[in-house]
Amino acid sequence: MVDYDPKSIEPKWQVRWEKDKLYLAEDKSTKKKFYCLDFFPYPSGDGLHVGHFKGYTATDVISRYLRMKGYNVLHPMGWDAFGLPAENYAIKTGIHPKISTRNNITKIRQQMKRAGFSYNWAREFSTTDPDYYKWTQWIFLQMFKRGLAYQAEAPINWCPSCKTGLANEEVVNNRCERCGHFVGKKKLRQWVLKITAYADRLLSDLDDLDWPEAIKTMQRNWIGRSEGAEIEFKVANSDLKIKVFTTRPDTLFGATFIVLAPEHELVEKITTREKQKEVQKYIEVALAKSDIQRTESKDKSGVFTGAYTINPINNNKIPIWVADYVLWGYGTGAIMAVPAHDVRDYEFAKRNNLPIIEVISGGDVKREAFIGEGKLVNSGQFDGLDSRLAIQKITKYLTKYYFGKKAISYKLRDWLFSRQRYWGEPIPIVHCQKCGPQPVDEKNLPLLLPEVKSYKPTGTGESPLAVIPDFVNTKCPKCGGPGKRETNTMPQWAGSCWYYLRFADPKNGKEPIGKEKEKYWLPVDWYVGGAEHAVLHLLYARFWHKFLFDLGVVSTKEPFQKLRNVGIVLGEGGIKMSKSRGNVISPDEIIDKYGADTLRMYELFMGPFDQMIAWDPASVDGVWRFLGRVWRLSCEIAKKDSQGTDGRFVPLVHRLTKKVEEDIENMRFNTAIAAMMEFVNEVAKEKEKLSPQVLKHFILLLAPFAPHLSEELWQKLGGKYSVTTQPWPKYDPKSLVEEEVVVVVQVNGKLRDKIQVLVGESEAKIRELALTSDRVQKHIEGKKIKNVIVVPNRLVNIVTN
Ligand code: ANZ
Ligand code: ZN
Repeated sequence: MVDYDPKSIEPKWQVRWEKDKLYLAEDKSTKKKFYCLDFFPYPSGDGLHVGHFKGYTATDVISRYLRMKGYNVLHPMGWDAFGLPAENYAIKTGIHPKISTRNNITKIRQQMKRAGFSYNWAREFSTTDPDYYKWTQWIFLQMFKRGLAYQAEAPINWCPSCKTGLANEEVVNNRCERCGHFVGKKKLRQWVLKITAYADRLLSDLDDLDWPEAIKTMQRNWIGRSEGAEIEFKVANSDLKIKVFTTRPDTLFGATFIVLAPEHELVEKITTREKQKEVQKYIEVALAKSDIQRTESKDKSGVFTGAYTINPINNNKIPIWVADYVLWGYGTGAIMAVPAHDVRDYEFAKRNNLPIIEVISGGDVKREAFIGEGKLVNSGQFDGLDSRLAIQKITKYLTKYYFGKKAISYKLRDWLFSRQRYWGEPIPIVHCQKCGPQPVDEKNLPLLLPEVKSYKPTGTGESPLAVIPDFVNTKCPKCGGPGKRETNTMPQWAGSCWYYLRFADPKNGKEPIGKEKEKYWLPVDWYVGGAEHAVLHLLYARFWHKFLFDLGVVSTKEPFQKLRNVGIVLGEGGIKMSKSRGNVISPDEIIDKYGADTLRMYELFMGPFDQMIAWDPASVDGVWRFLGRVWRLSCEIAKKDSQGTDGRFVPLVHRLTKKVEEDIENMRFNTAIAAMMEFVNEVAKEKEKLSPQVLKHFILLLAPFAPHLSEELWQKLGGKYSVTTQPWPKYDPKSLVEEEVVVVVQVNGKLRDKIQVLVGESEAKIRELALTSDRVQKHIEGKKIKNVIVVPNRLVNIVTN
């Protein structure tokens, strides 16, 4: 018998499958569609590691399984290829990002093909393909034309190391998500997308999605909807008014000062002459801090502006301060401070000797802020009311006398969408002195990214495109006069906002996606990827999708109906895999040693799919031995002419079918594989009874997991090519019922016990049960067993000396 040799099996079948176009989805089909998608990868120069392959293996098993179940499955792959790493690499080596990206893609595609992933390669594209980004630019223009893409001069997150602006979502713990450098602020003209216009829908539509609860919660918190009131405070001796947002209008009588964010436009207007220098100095320092530094700092700094306002509910004169714990961009950028009932205000009042007035009873405001609910005190006609009721009553009162109203605030900010970098989609806008920013004529899309000599960001806040006169200087699309092109580019997230649509219609030159194909394929039925994209990609893509829904380009409210996260694969010993630690495991090295089928099975066998699990070489060996065992068993059965009687193997394989089915559908791949191993153990005990039929049934169950080995064995067992396109075997519900019978146990012909066993239980198992029975033990203790006769389903006779 030839040994199990994946090297002689796997490439052969991969070539054949591709040649026979087995895994292409049909755009028109009477079958039910299923769209199974991975988060597409960034083609990094290091290739992919086994962590990426865990998710890809899972979607491949699901796709192969569903094809066997009769679905028309769309399982595509593409490349999220714009972005900083390729550009940084270009700066270092001088190699054009186009070239390095293409090389990386070739390498990773090869890695995927070696693993036998059944991707629909005919639909492959990269976000950097002009035919694709033409439509990314087109979508941007539609937003621009509807006022959802606008320019703003604002202090933005600025990474001094990447020399580019960053979205809030890209700043993690005050550091740049990419390079880890501390993020500062810089005032720049920027393009911003009005994602806040969709805040309500992004929030409420989460409810109907089959997504992990943790991811939904993160999105909800990121959107951060707060209900409360907006209240107007008149500035004393002036016509100016300050609007504040509060979630606690019930505490209005306790407002003892007002605080403006340093960026607030009224600061300049209200600050008294004597205070101007001090305020200006404070603002300069504050603006250099990030929002996180500002909110997390224990040191609640601030300055008095010299001005006062009138608390509208009791006409008290209260001072106006400027402090950086109040953020610009949340609420109205101004607060009424209620030190007795807000922790930050309390600290601030203590530090600056400002009055603290208790208006909600229940705490001890001499010691600390009381933030809970309770009955109102020191609150005039509202005294004695429960705070919750008081919120409504006071809001009503405010509305009646025109100095406030109910209001909703979101934490979500508009999306900073321009980057001062080279390797991204050019923003298709021309700036004209006369006409302002004008959209590039849609006929002239794509606006190609020009070649440059230097990829280095200029550091002045302009992208490298700004130094290419041929690119910059153009005509205004509206008046024909001289115009200058926008030189900022789109962020990496742009391309991934709608790629899942393009797979349904990748070659369409007339529109991003055709109506019919959209109706047929969308939404994505099952989306799998890492939890690290919980906010960024998934929120941005949902936003674009909703915009495209409003445009009539798509017909579903949401892009991804079902989402599952893949758990991280750690290096050996539970240490995070990283290049610097040198513990990155590449799928190639595992395929070289064991073949793709072992890699695939192990990726899913290592543990529960969504958990973080360390790579374990011993367990890889275990999977390899299992597949070797299947190989040898099948070769033996294939050689032999006689038919096995099977007996209990029939119900066993039916039970296994149900188990594997349910486990795949619930992503419990590890227990499906464990059950297959157990099955093989069982049949190996009495392999002379095993028929090719039952074995072939088993091979069908194995096929989604180990397609190469299964194809080879299927052929050996006389099955028709291809095993991967056979119908999934049906199980007989009757065989699932585990019937029991009573078997009589004799010792030397005398009845000693009766035991319950499953119908069709193996002789070995019955024998073991009989010999270990307590009653039988008494009669065979110390004696030598000469023979054990088993009559299936009826009797065991133990013969001793
Ligand atoms: C008065 C008050 C009294 C408040 C009280 C709280 C407790 P959430 O729940 O996060 O929406 N606030 C409003 N705008 C702010 C800004 N731009 N920067 C910093 N803080 C701001 O928080 C809403 C509360 O946060 C608001 O309600 C306001 O303080 C503060 F006993 O107003 B509150
Ligand atoms: Zn013009």
